[in-house]
Amino acid sequence: MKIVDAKVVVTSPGRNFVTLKLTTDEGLTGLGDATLNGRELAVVSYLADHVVPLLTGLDPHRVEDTWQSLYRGAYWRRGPVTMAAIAAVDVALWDIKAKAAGLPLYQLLGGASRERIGTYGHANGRDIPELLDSVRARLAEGYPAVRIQSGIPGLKAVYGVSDTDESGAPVLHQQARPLVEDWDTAAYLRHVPAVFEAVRAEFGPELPLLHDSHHRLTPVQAARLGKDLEPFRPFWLEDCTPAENQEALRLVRRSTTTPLAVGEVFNTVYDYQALITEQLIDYVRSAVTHFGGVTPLRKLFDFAAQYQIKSAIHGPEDISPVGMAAAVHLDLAVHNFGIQEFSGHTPLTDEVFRHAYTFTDGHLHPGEAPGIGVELDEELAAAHPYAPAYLPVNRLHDGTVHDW
Ligand code: EZ4
Ligand code: CO
Repeated sequence: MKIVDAKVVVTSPGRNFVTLKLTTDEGLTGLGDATLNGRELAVVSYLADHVVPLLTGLDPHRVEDTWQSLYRGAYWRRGPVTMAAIAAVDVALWDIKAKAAGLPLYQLLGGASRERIGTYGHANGRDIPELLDSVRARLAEGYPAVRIQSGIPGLKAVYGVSDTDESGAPVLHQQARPLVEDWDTAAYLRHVPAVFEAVRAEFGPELPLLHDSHHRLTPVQAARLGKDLEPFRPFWLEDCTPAENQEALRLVRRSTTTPLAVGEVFNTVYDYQALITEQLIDYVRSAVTHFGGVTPLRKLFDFAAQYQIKSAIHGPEDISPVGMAAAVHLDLAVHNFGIQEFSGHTPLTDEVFRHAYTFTDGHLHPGEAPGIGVELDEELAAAHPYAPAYLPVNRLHDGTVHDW
């Protein structure tokens, strides 16, 4: 079998998605997600200008060899643009291999290790009463676990709140400039324990509650927050510090038993080396789409498993249904699955990317369609062309740029 065609499809059915489509001489097709939120066209160029010309004529069964040649052959290793591009090729090849075998991808990864995949959804509110309503809405949708983010007194626009409407649906910033959010770490550290206290008081001790600090704290601030949240037994505290400084997590770890989740912006196993070998975290959060595909993410999970660290694949709405499908197959197969973030997509997005995976009673299943189980409606995709969009930036009250 040979690859005879490779093309990059950009579509914006409400937000931008980048998809690689490979076709073989036997008529099999494979899809891979290469969406890098806010920097989409950089990956389009990487693929179209530098990778697509290398793909025609390749044997699509050579998944590992193709991955190694794209990673090592570029010389310039790592980084989100490179690894998103490689991920798209890797997932498209796995899709073809599984279709050729007539099996859903999870069967090629060792088969099902569980019946279904537990998820968490996002609840948010500008204040605590609004957040409680949002938690109620997620529970009504069936989510078994909920991430809670709240507005902070004195701040106008906060991560996880200002970029969503009351129903939790993302509001897009399709404009020429990023939205500017504001930040005050002291106000945040004072408020978050009260948020957890209110949610626990309303929903009791059993509901798993997660929270995302989105890379904003210093190690000592993160340690303080981890300690303050301990009485409320959070499921995890996510991205408490900008963890590319892996040593920073040592102080946090020594100071608190609040579980730690890290890694949605990481793109290779090297970003995790100290975090895993020193057991500084509890969950690895990388997405198939941003980590170079199924091939390296499976290796990361196997590495993490030796240290009792679990998977928690990043699943925001900016991972396309193609990337989500690949994640769900991996979630079903790996033994050390932890939890899957799942925001879902708009009905129009689900129409552009018809998928076999299902979301029932708060749980995902990849379905039994051969491959990853996603079909791209290219005509509908073309009817919704790329629209420039940015992620927000974050500034302190004196105007200083802070981590977003
Ligand atoms: O801000 O995917 O846990 N989820 C997150 C996400 C990220 C977006 C960035 O594109 O932190 O909402
Ligand atoms: Co996050």
